Amino acid sequence: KTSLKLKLQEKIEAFRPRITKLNKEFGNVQIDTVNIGQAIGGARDVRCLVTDISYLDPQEGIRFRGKTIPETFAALPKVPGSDYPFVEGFWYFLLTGEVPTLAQTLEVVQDFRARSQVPQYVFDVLRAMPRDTHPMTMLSTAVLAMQRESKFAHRYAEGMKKNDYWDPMYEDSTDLVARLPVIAAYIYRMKYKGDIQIAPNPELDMGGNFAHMMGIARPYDDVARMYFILHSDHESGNVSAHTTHLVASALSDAYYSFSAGLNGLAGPLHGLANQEVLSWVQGVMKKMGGKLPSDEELEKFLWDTLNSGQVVPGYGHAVLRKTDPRYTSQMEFCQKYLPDYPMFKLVNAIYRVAPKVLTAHGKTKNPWPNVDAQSGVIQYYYGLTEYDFYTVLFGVGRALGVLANITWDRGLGYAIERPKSVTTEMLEKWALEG
Ligand code: CMX
Repeated sequence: KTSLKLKLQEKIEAFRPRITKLNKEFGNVQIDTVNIGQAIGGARDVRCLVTDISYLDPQEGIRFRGKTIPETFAALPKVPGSDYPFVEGFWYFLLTGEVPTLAQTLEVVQDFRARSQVPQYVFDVLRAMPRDTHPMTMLSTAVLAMQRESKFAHRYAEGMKKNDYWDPMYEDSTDLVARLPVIAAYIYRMKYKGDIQIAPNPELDMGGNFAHMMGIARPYDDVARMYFILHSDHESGNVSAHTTHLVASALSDAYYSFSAGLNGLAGPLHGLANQEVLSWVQGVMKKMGGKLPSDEELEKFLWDTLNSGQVVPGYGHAVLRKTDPRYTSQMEFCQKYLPDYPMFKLVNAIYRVAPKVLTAHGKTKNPWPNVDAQSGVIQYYYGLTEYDFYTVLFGVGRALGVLANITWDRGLGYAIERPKSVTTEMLEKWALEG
């Protein structure tokens, strides 16, 4: 066993009595109520999920294992010669809640390498799909196709004790995280780069190897590390995390669960928004004949979008009520590496104008930008101009959070999820009763 796996086992075993005690002795303590608006309106704000891997404060934004984004980047071991940490060390951190040493991180790097071989039939499946299939469909299909590799499914079929569930769930999750960059880069090069593949370089870490397989020079390796970490986790209620958790609650393995989560991420109100942002920004640039719009012109573009009944992509959030710190983190990267890039200037101009327009429009509870408003610009700058691929990058990052979560779900024996539904007639009766 690696030191990560030993540490994880120790943490899970130490944690179990806390859940047992809460459930047995305090199961009746009320922590929330539900109103009709929440039942109709997507269960917004209803406290009914538990995770210790990240927490989203509406004002402050995300904390991973108690650390803000800048604290996380500062604490984790850095790849030599780079500004950003090893994604592998972040995986250790998400799973255990402890910041790994460099030696512990390098052990995970080795472990990922040993697991990174993607079975040939996965590539064959991808090659059989029409080339114009959306890359998210390809990614989700590749993950699902690999389900036959599941160690959890095999062990379950043999008859495994409940206390052991976390072990093969961890194994499957780690296999998946190690293979996803290879699959994602394969899809990219197959679809957009003349099907000329670049073999993995076993000397490199996950972020470095991804940049290498994509065929994009430095500092894209740091972009990849930053991007995967920023997109990893956003507590449990968002569509991709919740879907992965829900499907895994039926004791479906990590392949079934994560493939389902990816399908939710592919929706325009969720992960696809980063693609939509780029398409919106490009639309503005085209209409302007390549020159930057004035704030007044931009205001008009935003109103045109709203008046035609569309959402402004990259703005608003179900939980956040301030600028997303994941947006800020990427903005700081842009300020450092691409301050004069016209598209970055346009994104900044949108940040100046859109919150006012959305506030005047008066619908959204949060007129501030989310992670998706900024991420495409960086990708575009480094030559990744095929923006329907952006959600795939989000998906590779999101794997870290949701797979760490379902490993813990099995470690703590969380139940199959089964909320109760009611009929409209019941709601109308309760509405009359007040
Ligand atoms: N532009 C226009 N209208 C918006 C809006 C936006 N950016 N954000 C919210 N609204 C509207 C909603 O559509 C809703 O309208 P209706 O009452 O007509 O249905 C109203 O404002 C209230 O919505 P809300 O409570 O503020 O937001 P929700 O929790 O319902 O939805 C989200 C959150 C993200 C889906 C929504 O803000 C949105 O559609 N944003 C644009 C898409 C986007 O950027 N998604 C990515 C989010 C981050 C991610 O998951 O990747």
